[in-house]
Amino acid sequence: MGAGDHVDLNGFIAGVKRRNPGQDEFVQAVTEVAEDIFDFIGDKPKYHEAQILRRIAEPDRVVSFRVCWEDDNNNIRVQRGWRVQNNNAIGPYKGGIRFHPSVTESVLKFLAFEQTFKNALTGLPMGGGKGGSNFNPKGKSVNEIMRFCQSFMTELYRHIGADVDVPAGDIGVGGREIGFMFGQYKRITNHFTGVLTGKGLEWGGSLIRTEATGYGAVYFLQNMLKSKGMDVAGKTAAISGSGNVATHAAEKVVQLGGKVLTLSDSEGFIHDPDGITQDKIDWVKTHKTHRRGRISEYATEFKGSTFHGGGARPWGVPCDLALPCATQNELNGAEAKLLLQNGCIAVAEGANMPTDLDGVHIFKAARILYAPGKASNAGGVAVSGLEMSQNSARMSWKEEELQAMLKDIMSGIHDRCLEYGRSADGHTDYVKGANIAGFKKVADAMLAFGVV
Ligand code: NDP
Ligand code: 2IT
Repeated sequence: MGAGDHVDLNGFIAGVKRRNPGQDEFVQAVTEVAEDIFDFIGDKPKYHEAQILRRIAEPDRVVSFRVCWEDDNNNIRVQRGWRVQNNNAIGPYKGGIRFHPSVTESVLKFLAFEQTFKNALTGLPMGGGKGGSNFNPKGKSVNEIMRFCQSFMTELYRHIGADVDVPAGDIGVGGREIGFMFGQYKRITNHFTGVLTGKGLEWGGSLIRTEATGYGAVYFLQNMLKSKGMDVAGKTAAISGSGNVATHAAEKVVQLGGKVLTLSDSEGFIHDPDGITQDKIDWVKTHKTHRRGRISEYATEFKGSTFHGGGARPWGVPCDLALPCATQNELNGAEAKLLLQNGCIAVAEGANMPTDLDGVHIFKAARILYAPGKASNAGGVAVSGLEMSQNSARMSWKEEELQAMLKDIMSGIHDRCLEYGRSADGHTDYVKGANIAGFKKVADAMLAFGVV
């Protein structure tokens, strides 16, 4: 492999595929970024001579470990755990932990790679990492989840630290799991430090961290619409997912005067033509988080709404705005076309890589307002960064201060996307803007460090 590799996009992608066999999600994420970065570095030899993209696409390290735990029937269960530390050029590794049966090394490598660009975009000093396990929290008792979290942390603790690597939540990991993991970290190390974010307010957490990803995604959408003289008010929105990101995105759309038509989970989606109002969102939050129910029950609870099962996704429901907030590859090329045919004008990704490569190309070519997750869902990790600052300073900011900082960070990310993604005719390619702005910050830091 020589520097010449970096001149040829296809050769570069072929190399990534060859070195990462069977890791489709990782290859997909690197391909999407490389398509824009090759354009950008074409006339900037310092980046390709130093093999910067090649280096960012090779995680600093991948730690894989066994997680044993005992279920309520005294069976010994064995899961696999990982922490992918992708890049710490601009700050300690930072990124969530995912507990879901679909978790593989490929999924966590793609997430840690994306996180590196996302965290750079926030303007805060955070590198990129991600971790998790193929543990399935569904159907487990609270005690089983606690024992799993404790066992997971009993290995993870030696790889993390407030200035080393700071995990947080993601799919299947919320405040409760962070509590179990923080408790175990503290028990093993005897250190009360900001080693995790998304903590409870009584023990070092930050206000608005829970809401930040969903709210931030809608602030980003608002910024995109504003650039075209439009607003969220009066617009209809299709949202997928019904977890942390989806419910808070829905809440902010409603607060800004929009009408939310759909929510979903892995079994299907609900369509409520009357609109999913705040009281209905509150019901979903309680139902999903505390009762651990399914979204299908919404249709029984609220008259006039319908449930579409068999894993159906909401993208066939006509809407002005689409916010995919469930998981990766939940919106394909055919669905992207359907959204466009039905008049969708803007897409803001709350999830990470929810649109497959086909879909990305279709949205880009249609020149609609399309924000990739690394830009629009950065509000969560941004408030995690603010939680780290508050922990270091041993103080806490007020809610109004944090709300203002979140809005400011989201409009800063929007500005950075415009800087690198806007063409002469005024159209903005937010994918290109986010990729280049995120890359440039990390790349310039790496150049300063020499060959490491
Ligand atoms: P939650 O666990 O709170 O909710 C996940 C939601 O997505 C659930 O409704 C779940 O349905 C659905 N879902 C999960 N996997 C699948 C699947 N394979 N197919 C269909 N639906 C699925 O997670 P979050 O809301 O925190 O995360 C959602 C997305 O947002 C993820 O991509 C995550 O990486 C991203 N994100 C999260 C951030 C955060 O701060 N939490 C920050 C930035 C991005 P079911 O109950 O049936 O599993
Ligand atoms: O994907 C993400 O940005 C997150 N899951 C949040 C990470 C964090 O460290 O808050």
